[in-house]
Amino acid sequence: MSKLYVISNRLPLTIEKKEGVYVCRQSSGGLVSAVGSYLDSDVKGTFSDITWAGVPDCSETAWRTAMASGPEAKYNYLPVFLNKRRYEYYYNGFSNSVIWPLFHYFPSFVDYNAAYYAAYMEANEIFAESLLSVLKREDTVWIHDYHLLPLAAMLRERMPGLTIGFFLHVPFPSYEIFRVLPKEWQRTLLEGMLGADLIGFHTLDYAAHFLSCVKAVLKPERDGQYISWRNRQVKADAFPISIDYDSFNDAYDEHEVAQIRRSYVEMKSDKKLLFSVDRLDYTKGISNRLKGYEKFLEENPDYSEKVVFALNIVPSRDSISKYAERKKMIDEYIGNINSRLGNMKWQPILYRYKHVSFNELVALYTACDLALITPLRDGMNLVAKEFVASRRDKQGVLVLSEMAGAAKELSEALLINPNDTAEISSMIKYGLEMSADEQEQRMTAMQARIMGYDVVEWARDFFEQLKTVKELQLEFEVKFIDNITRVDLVDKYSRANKALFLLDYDGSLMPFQKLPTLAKPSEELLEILRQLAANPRNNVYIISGRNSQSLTEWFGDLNLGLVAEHGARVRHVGGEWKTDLTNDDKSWMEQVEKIMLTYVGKCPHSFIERKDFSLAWHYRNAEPMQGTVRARELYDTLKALASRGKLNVLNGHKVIEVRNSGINKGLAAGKIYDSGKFDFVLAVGDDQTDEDMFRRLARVPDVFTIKVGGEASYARYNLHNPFMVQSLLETIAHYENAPTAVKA
Ligand code: GDG
Repeated sequence: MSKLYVISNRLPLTIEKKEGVYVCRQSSGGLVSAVGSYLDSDVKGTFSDITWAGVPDCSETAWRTAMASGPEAKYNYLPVFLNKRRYEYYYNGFSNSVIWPLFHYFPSFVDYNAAYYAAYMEANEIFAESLLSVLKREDTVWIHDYHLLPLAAMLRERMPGLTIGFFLHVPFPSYEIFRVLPKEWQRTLLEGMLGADLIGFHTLDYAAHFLSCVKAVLKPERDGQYISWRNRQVKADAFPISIDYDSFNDAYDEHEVAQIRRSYVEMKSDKKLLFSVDRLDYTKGISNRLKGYEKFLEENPDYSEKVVFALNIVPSRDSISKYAERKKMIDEYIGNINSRLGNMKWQPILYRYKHVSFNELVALYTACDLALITPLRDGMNLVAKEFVASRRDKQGVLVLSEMAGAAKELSEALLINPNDTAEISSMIKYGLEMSADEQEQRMTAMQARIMGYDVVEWARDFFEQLKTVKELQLEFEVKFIDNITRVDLVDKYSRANKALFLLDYDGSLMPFQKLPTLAKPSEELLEILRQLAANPRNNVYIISGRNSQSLTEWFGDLNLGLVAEHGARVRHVGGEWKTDLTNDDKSWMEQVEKIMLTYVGKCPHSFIERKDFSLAWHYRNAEPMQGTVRARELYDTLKALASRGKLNVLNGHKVIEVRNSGINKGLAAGKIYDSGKFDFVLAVGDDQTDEDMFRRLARVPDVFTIKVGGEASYARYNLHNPFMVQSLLETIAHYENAPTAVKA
């Protein structure tokens, strides 16, 4: 059984000195409890062993002493040691003064310090080195968060077969934000993440942003939910992180929780209690929250002395100046509200700046009337989910920022825009006056949703998809033809009596050109085809999406079979062009052409190719991003139209093509193959339309199907480019001609 390595910036252990001796204890926190709950459940059956790797919160010496004294070993631990300055630059520097502000849409807070970037890369290298000293090929690695974006690629480079999952706990920003980073940083971060097999985000929006950044910066040939990257299929998807629902729900009745709750209920007396808890962070919208509350008090003087806000802030990253400034600002603001709107008997805000225990936290979640959670940006926000899960009484109102990932799931919360002070104020009022019935209805719906996808389900879902991606990669493993395969191919050919060659043209025999009319065959290619076709046992077909005129013009004089428009028209060797259609209705063409024309207008440099039985909209010369977006729209529009008639819409290589249904290269290739007793078959293609041919031929024993390019395919083999195809065909043609020449 394989081992699981969970990698995060920090190890989930706290090393403390007690009575002169270093001891360690399991620390708590979002990631630890989330991942820990899963690790404690069904994962044990899947992996033989679990190791957590990260930076310990102590020196190397302290670590060794604490470990020697027998730690509370919940998992195995792999410590990664970074010196103080490097850690400072990697953690406070690049992680929290570049990525954190940028990914939370605070570009003006970013500190573009090249030394931070260098330390970040070095720190990730050190993580990679530590891991590579213990990892085995069959192991699974689960990397967490923005501190370790480049790590997956570093591991992949040195251990290509490793199973790697990556999960990002913060938002992934849109390209317009991401692009402000220097280009090298952009590439490194994206390529780093693509080293994983599965990349998880909290929401589909974040996954979509990531994909659009990958497309804009790295320009992979294909995209979709799967990205074809360096001969691997990588998937990006949403896995909304959750919480250990039962531990919060059960805690409601815990003795200590109930006791603390009672003390808060007594304290608030007839007042309404608002509550919030967050780390001190500018992304959490604490000032906006205070503004909203202040406005509520100003506009509703009848609530004076009838409401109190328990505001809990947990110290965080206080050595970064932006955080220290925020603390000062919040302290002053709270003082101002309390002194201006409060009186000697009543303070509108009870402010606490420290970490509270789990029991106290749940007591507050369950004693309050309203939780006010207003981040300006938040990957998910677990506090919102914990509050809902804790409310066994099904009472309490959640006011939640729509900028938190959690808002996507908790739609029964009172959703607010954190920049809209008036909205916060009016939702506080609405929430405080909400009937018990409405509270129960909303709470029940949210609880059902969290219960159905708790943290164990979250992690299980992630691992299941990781397994699926790995299986898919194996199925679609890109196998470039090596020398052994080449020798085997030529050997099989040499022993064949009747050979069939099915050769796609554009992108397979000749590289793509800016305009289809420019892609004329070179003299070299024509010579190779001439020689290949000269041998009577060879049956060579060009099987193309092009029309019969182009194929006749270029190959009409050679001894070749020609298949035009993906099989709509066929000309066998020495024969005439024949239309091979069960359905030759062309009445759809006018309407489709009109639609395509609007896309020519919408997408500069795109154009229409008109053929006898099909219409193609090409976007190879358009600006890539615009081309892809318009292609997707056009594809959807034409698909909707096609569903009403007998049409086929094809998403090819930078082309959307429409033709009558019942035409494809698979059918055409099948008919040709069935027409003769071929004992050697070689088929070459490069795009989606060739996949039909590869699929049809997959049943043929010993077939050589070749995909041009490094993408996943039904073909058995890959070749890098058309010139390598030409070279392979040349070898075959010469092989044939050589003995003849000797004989002569
Ligand atoms: C990052 C992302 C994403 C807080 N104060 C106390 C305390 N906490 C616990 C909460 C909760 C966790 O810390 C905070 O989680 P959040 O999700 O709200 O926020 P971040 O720390 O910013 O976490 C975030 C998360 O990762 C997971 O992917 O949701 O978007 O920014 O569990 O309960 N716990 C106790 N005392 C406190 O004073 N006991």
